[in-house]
This record gives sequence, C-alpha cells and structure tokens, in this order.
Amino acid sequence: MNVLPTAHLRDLASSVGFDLVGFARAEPIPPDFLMEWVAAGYAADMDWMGERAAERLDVSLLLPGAKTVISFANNYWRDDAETVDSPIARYARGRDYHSTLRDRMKAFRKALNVMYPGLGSYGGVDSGPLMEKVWAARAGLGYVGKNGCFITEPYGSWVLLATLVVDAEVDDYGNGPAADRCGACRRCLMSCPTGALVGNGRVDARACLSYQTIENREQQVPEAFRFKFDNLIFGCDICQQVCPLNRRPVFAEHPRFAPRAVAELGVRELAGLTVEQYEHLIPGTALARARYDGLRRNAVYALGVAKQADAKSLLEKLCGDSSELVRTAAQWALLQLDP
Ligand code: B12
Ligand code: SF4
Ligand code: SF4
Repeated sequence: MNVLPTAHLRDLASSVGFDLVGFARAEPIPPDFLMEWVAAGYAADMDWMGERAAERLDVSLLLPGAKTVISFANNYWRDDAETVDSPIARYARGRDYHSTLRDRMKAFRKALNVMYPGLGSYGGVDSGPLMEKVWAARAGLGYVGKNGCFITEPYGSWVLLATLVVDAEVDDYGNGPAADRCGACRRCLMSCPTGALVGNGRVDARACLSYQTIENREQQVPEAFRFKFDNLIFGCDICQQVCPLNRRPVFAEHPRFAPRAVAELGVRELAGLTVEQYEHLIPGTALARARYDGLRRNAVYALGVAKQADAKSLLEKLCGDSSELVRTAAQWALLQLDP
C-alpha cells in the first residue's frame, strides 16, 4: 500500500466537514490508564468498557495490519439566546452528533477507497472500542485536561471526536501530544458538584452527573446526586463551563449543530413530556439514549431540587404515572417541595 500524503488527507477531512484532523502511529496503548480505571470501579456499570479492553488498547485487533490512526474533531459550541438556560448539555442540543460525525467519516472513507482501492479501515464515533481521547492526543489535536475532557487550542473542549484506523502509513505523523495547558489551575476540580474528578484527568463515572443522567437510566439515582440535578437533566457541562481554556468559544456554523426545539424547553415541560411530544422531539437527537422514562425521571428530580411550588400539581399527576421509575421520582420530588 502507498504511503498516504497527509496534505491531501487534511484537505479531504476539511472538505467533508471536520474542523481538525491529525495522524498517529497505530502503536498499542499502555494498559495502565484503562485497566486501573476499570479496576477502581470508575466505569460504574459500563461493563463494555472493560469487556473489549484488548481491542481498546491495540487497534490491530480491530484492523489487522493497522498502521495509522486518523483522529478527527468537530467544534459544536453554539450560543443561541433561546437555549442558554436549557437543562440539556450543549453537545446534545442539536442533531445527534454520532450521525453527524459518522456521515462525515463515511464520506471521507468513500473518497479514500476511490483513491486507494484495497485500503483497509475501521472507524468509530463514541461507540466503537477505541480510546478516542488517547488517539486525539497522539495525533496532536490537543491534550486531556484535569476535567477529563479533550482540550484543543482553537475550540477549547467543545469538540466531539471521531477515529479512523487504516492499514497504510502516512507521510507525516506530526509532533505527538500537545503540551498540557492546565498548569496550576484547579477550577474544574473545585467546581464539580459531586467530586467526580479524581485526579490526572480521571473521571469516576459513578459520581459523574453525565453518567447518572444518561447511562444510569433504569433505576433511581442515589439520593445525594439527585440534589445536584439543578437545572441539569441530560449530561453535564459544569467542568467545561468553568474552564478558562473555554473562554473564547467559536460558533459552530453548521446547521446540524443548531439546537433543536427540545433545547428550548424548561425542566417543567420536559417532566410533563407526553409520548407524542417525545416521539416528535427526541428521535434524531442524542437525548434518545436516556429514553422516555429516564429523561422524565431526571426532569422530575430537577423539579424537586428547584422546589417550585407551582410544579406540585404536575408532580402529583406523575405520582400516578404508568412508569414506576417516574412515579418514585415524583414522590421524592414532592417531598422536597413539602418536607
Ligand atoms: C466512557 C465515556 C464517558 C464516561 C466516563 C468519562 C471519562 N472521562 O472517562 C461518562 C459517562 C462519565 C462520560 C461523560 C462525558 N462524555 Co464521554 N465518553 C466516554 C467514552 C465512551 C470512553 C472514554 C474512556 O475511554 N474512558 C476511560 C479512561 C481511562 O480513558 P480516557 O477517558 O481516555 O482518559 C485517560 C487517557 O486519556 C489518559 N491519557 C491522557 N492523555 C494521554 C496521552 C497518551 C499518549 C496516552 C497513552 C494516554 C493519555 O489519561 C486519562 C485519565 O486516565 C468516550 C468515547 C470513546 N470511545 O473514547 C466518550 C467521550 C470521551 N465523551 C465525550 C463527551 C462529549 C462527554 C461529556 C462532555 C458529555 C456531557 N456534556 O455530559 C461528558 C464529560 C465528562 C468528563 N468530565 O469527562 C466525548 C469527548 C469530548 C471531549 N472534548 O473530551 C467522547 C470522546 C465521545 C466522542 N466521540 O466525542 N463519558
Ligand atoms: S461532567 Fe459534571 S459531574 Fe461530571 S466531572 Fe464534570 S462537573 Fe463533575
Ligand atoms: S478548569 Fe483549569 S484545571 Fe480544569 S481543565 Fe480547565 S484549565 Fe485545566
């Protein structure tokens, strides 16, 4: 197989819509970061993080003969007046980013296949057994901050990642990971409401509100964390919002990152969402991962935390909801209104 010219790959990445691209040699990842994180229990019940550890650590198990990992990033930050108080994390307000980045990677691969017939590749956006931040770091796009997020120079941490493994070398692997710019700052560590940042960029998912609001969707959330659902019902941006390296965000122009109607709703409307409204507003967004009852459970907690007296009648109604998850959350929320 030819050695691929990075100048050409960079043009191609930009033409399909990626903001950043970089290249890393497909060398195995030292196992300690992942294995110690899993052994400490920080993966919570995301068993899939440990189950395919071998592939996460060695991409040649995903693509025999892997030579290069191409890392892509897209800025997604938008400041739209009507969504500034949305209880939904920024990355989830627009069209589901998985499909946006996947479509871009698909277009990139299609063009590659035409130019280099026979080139083997394996791609992933969030869901594949890949350590995407490690590859983005090795590819020189930035570094992992103390907040556990991947931070780039032009866009701060408001980026989403996509990763493509190929079985050919490229002509320039760049200079490797960018320098750490956190310095003595500890803002994120001080601001995380649940103490989920446990040092060196590690996140204890059990305590992270992003995990509790999205992944832990079938049972009640431990009570201590429910009290932190303060206008926050899907994902959490607190450790990014306080980061000084995010002070100059760049507006993501592409319409796929534009907030959808659901991002204009407040906690009360989301708690009272009907099945019809859910079907109209949620499919095609990342919010679908929390499912109907999980999303309403979160919004119901947030109503309790806000102690909004005028939410009482809605909560009383939800105490009779067909979902046990929502009923129990509503009983708890009512107690917060009326202890
Ligand atoms: C599991 C997971 C979570 C978990 C755990 C978070 C975590 N930080 O581990 C939960 C559910 C909590 C979560 C939350 C979020 N997530 Co998430 N998540 C993932 C996932 C699937 C795997 C991450 C992982 O491997 N963790 C295990 C630890 C051990 O590895 P790590 O995170 O890479 O961190 C270690 C290494 O990077 C190492 N390291 C650092 N630098 C270097 C350099 C080199 C050369 C090497 C070898 C190692 C190394 O040190 C770190 C600490 O040990 C990735 C997608 C993917 N497949 O990679 C998305 C991903 C990390 N998530 C993403 C997003 C957007 C989020 C949220 C911002 C969403 C939100 N707003 O609520 C939050 C952020 C929370 C936070 N503070 O990190 C984006 C990251 C965007 C960014 N700029 O960082 C990703 C990449 C998805 C994507 N494709 O865009 N997530
Ligand atoms: S996403 Fe929220 S809960 Fe998770 S580490 Fe950051 S501030 Fe803490
Ligand atoms: S808030 Fe400070 S310590 Fe945390 S990631 Fe940003 S620069 Fe680093």
